Amino acid sequence: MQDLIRAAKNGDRRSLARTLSALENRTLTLAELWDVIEPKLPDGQHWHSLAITGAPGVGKSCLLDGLLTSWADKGLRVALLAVDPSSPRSGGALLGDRVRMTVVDHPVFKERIYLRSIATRKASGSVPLIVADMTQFLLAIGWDRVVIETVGAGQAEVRCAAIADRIVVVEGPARGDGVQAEKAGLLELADAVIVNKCDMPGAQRHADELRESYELGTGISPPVHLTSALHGTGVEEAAELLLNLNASGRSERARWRERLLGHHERIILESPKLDGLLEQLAAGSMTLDDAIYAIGADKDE
Ligand SMILES: Nc1nc2c(ncn2[C@@H]2O[C@H](COP(=O)(O)OP(=O)(O)OP(=O)(O)O)[C@@H](O)[C@H]2O)c(=O)[nH]1
Ligand SMILES: [Mg+2]
Repeated sequence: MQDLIRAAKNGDRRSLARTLSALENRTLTLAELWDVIEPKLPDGQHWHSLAITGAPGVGKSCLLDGLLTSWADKGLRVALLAVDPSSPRSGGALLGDRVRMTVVDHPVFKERIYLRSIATRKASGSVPLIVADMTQFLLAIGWDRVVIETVGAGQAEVRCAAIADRIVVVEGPARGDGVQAEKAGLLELADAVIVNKCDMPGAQRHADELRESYELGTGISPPVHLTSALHGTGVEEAAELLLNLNASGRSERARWRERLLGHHERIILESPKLDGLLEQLAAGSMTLDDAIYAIGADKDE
């Protein structure tokens, strides 16, 4: 395993893929990784991880193709982790099956880009935890930035997004129903919003609606930017905006709430006592409160 990790660090893509699989399957833990390589510490200058999230089909992958091309052109090495929810729409197709990422065919840029999908249906553990570990590993072995693509506004997606330094929500044109309540939680976390498909009617209107709803809510709106990933309109500007994006600071509490919940879940899932506790719970010989207490005590040891 040590050789594999070192080879991944030295740029071998196969070893990289295998190490990521080991993290995904939980046969390798972060603690074991840090025995071999040094973690990357935040330098406070710019973000290292960015989550791009939005409803299925809004054009996240198309947009990312443009963003990654632009960032690779600046010499940055960027890894993309696509959290594939095995949605009914896609049937769980891997990233790239649906949208050809043109950047991976580029003779020079392809060296600076790494794509990996995480099939959530197969994942044995908590997806946000797997994504967090993979992100830390990629940064530690020298990738400049890690982008996490997640689909939808469900709890797991919000939690995946919350592990990132910055959160970008991608929206489509207005559908006449205003800003929906179920998306409010996600929009609250956004450092920027991209309204894609601006070649279609209703995009400008939706951007206005979003700004209005932010202003009504907190009085401050994050940047709301229009793009057409299909035609390339606004994509270069979006790449510039997102690369230098500052944390909005509006949603620190909401973000830490998600991280705290995710961390709590991680402690439970990684507890060596978990199996025994589940058995006792199932047998009725223990209460949930006792189980939580037992895991907590375990942490203090
Ligand atoms: N008209 C128009 N279509 C677009 C635009 N961007 C993407 N599309 C189309 O929208 C469809 C979905 O694009 P994707 O990039 O796969 O969307 P996604 O958000 O990654 O989708 P999921 O990963 O399934 O959630 C494709 O058919 C694209 O060609 C755009 O700016 N304008
Ligand atoms: Mg996609």
